[in-house]
Amino acid sequence: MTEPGVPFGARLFAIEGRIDPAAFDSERRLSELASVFADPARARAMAAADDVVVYRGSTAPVPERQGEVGLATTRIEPGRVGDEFFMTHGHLHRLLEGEAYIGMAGQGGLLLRRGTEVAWVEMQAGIVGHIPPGWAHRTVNVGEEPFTFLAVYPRLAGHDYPPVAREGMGARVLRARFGYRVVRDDGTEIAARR
Ligand code: S6P
Ligand code: ZN
Repeated sequence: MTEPGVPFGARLFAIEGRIDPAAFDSERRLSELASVFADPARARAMAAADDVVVYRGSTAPVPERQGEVGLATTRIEPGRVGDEFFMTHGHLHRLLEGEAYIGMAGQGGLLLRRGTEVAWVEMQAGIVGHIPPGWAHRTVNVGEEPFTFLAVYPRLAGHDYPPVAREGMGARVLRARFGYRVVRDDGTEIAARR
């Protein structure tokens, strides 16, 4: 991390879905994410044949201090497990903090959940998705190209993964004939692009 309080400009690479400088990069492969898909056995079988990277992230060198604004990019590859599109694990923040996701390239969406409420925000370049505090959130690539976005967040907000691992997001994003549909766990369709 750079010194606390040092101003800097970072370059965004929209198509690559990365930020430079980055303090660290991360990647999540299909084998690590199998359990979050509706058909984990199928995800594991796919991963056994080719354990592809589902998404990668770069995080700018913002110190972990109260008041700092974190900057991180995510690039989700196109792909599916059965009819379910590639997506991030999804998380809640440890602190009651919101976040903004700024679309950079590709076609995606932001799936949000708070208790029994589920929301879907379509994402692409030029769209900013607002994540209010207290909502679990996951992003999904519904297109044929990488979907990339920038996250802007309170640096100390933190990630809480177990609630999403246990309870899911309340809905799944599935391939439709020409696009996608967002289907709640009770079978109700809440959004679609066909
Ligand atoms: C950081 C921001 C994103 C996600 C990334 C991966 O606060 O929300 O950078 O970490 O999209 O998602 P996940 O659910 O694996 O953290
Ligand atoms: Zn977040």
